[in-house]
Amino acid sequence: MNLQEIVTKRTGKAISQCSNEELYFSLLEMTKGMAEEKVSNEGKRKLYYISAEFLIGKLLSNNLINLGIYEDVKKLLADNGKSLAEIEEVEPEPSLGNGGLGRLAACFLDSIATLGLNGDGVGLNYHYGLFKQVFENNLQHETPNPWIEKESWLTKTDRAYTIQFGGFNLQSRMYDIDVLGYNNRTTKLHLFDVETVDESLVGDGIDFDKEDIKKNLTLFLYPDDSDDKGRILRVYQQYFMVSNAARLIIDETLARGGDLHKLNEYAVVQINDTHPSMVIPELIRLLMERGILMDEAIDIVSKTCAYTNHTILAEALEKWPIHFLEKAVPQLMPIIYELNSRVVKKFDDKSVAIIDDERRVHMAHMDIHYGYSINGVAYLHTEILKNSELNNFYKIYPEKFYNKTNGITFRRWLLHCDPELTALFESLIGDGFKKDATELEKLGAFVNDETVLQKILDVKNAKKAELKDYLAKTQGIELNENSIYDIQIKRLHEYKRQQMNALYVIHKYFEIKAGKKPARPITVIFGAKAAPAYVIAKDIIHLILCLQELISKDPEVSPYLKVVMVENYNVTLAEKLIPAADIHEQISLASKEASGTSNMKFMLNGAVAIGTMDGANVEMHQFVGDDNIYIFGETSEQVIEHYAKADYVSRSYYDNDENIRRAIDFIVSDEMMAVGCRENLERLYNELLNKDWFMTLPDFEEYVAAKERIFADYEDRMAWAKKNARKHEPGRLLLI
Ligand code: F55
Repeated sequence: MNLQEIVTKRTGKAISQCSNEELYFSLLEMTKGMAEEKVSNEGKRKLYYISAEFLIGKLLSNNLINLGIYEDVKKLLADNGKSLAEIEEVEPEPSLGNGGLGRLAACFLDSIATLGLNGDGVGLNYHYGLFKQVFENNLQHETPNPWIEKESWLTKTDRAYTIQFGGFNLQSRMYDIDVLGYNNRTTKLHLFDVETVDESLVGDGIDFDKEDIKKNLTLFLYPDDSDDKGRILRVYQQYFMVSNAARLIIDETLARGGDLHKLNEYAVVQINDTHPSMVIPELIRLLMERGILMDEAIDIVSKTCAYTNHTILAEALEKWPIHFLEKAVPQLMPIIYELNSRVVKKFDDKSVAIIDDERRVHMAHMDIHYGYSINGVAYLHTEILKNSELNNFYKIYPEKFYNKTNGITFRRWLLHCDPELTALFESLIGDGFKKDATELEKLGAFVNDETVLQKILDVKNAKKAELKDYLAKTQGIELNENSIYDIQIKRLHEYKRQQMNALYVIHKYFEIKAGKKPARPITVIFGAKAAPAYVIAKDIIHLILCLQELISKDPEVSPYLKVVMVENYNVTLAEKLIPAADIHEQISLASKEASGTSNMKFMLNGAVAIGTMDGANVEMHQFVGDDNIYIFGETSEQVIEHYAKADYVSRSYYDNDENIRRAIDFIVSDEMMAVGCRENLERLYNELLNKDWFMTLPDFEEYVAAKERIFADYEDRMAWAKKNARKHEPGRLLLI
């Protein structure tokens, strides 16, 4: 059925008479119908990408693009006086992720579908998602983020399993979301849910009874793990996810006529971070239930599973106390003990054991011993894994370690989020780049064509004006479109150093007060959620929001400097912010950001980076050169040495550098206390002064200098456009 037929069937009205909501649901029905007609990719071996997060973003426009009907639908609606952009606003963003790891999973699904690979995603159907971020009194508050409506992209399937936990069973149900590729094919995102989940369990904010597993299991992604109840709930969630996944894998393999003795020829399981690691013992258990002996089951599973590591931060590598697992999933324990005892017998090295002396199960260790591949997500990250964090494992299994530098899908992060730039590129080089990004190299031919360069600048200005309108309408934020937009959007974490950016804002505030006005106004934009129990991260948000208020009320400074923190940063906001950025901040402490992926999205949309030699910045710098990434700060070697020697003392930087002292002292100044909370600001002040674990202060001076250079360079607009275009020259292309 075409759109008009569906609209008539649903509403009895003409398109021009319908509300945006009626049109959204009609488009949803039409697109889902078209997706169902598409074929899935085939191949003997099927990939199961298991992930706690899939940060897929809104689906309507992307699906229309990938179906090749976006322009036609937009025109049909426009001819009837309707705006596709306004209709898109009706769609809720699925709240199934948190950050880079989840967005990477979503980009992979798009690529799997587009490249024609045989593979699906498997995860959980969280009803209230991560949380919705609300700002009150310059503080972050968390509320549920419901996104599932009566009609949605989810399709209920017939697949259901009985999942066994210590002392009770839960009935699961699988829901599917079709992920359309840019080639007439689809892949599936399988999301498992519990039939008994009860949304009314949630009371104030995001509080709920953490022990009522039947009712709470799929309410939230990453329930607060600051107490044991929350931690064990995460174990229940993880097991539910992987037990369903393992059953699905076995059933699909058998349905395709596969032989479980050769499961590895039919399936490959990608374990996205350690959240799905229990799939290893669970698959072994299920194979044994089907008559396969333990030795063989272990061997088969070890050839089937692969693990992606996304962090070197020790605290983010999951280690579950045995008593949690014994309570939640006792049936796995004999297998985990056996897996551990084989390791202990073979290797005389406690550091590679699965169970440690404190009786905790190291999930990553299990993945490495009993998987065939482990990968880091950028060159530097993988090198650090091999040479330090996981060196003891690398010495045992050098052949298992791979690097897979992250990438992004160009369909969402160029075609969808910047149709104007896409159209310009298409007019210059044809549309081959939409499927094969290497064709962007053809843009290199235009680096000296000032007419083209001016058009690129015009598109950027249009996107800046669009962002201004959008934020005014949706968040009541006023931007100056003639200012420089300097943007940092990512999870709030001390290692990502939003606090350093905030200290720069304070520095600039003082400079302006002292009469050193910038050549052009600067707008520093942040978007970030902090984990609910991460106290310092929430204090950093508080600092930024206080600066936003204080500066906006200061008539001396506000014409030149503006700070904005967008509320509830998500994929939808990223799609508006990234095309509008002039500068993007990739300023993590070297060695700490495994890869970063927003850097790739910004770069593709013509922003210039300021960054450290960290994560994928290293490869990107190699490709695009100094003129597109302004590099500053200590190297990963220097940082690693500081940690090894424990020789970093933040207070000495405070004592010896006037600018640093002035900026840090301002956090607890009377002006700040007038808009903020003493407890939060003092805690952050003390943290920076006495600890500063992620070493913002040693990099501060170079950071300020790099910012000044980038702002100065911005003033030569044609030179700016030219260097931006030069990254497309053959041989320099950003091949991500
Ligand atoms: C969430 C919960 C836990 Cl318990 C641990 C980690 C996370 C999480 O969100 N991690 C995450 O997003 N990691 C990021 O993965 C990206 C994709 O590989 C990287 O680009 C990024 O560097 C890394 O921080």
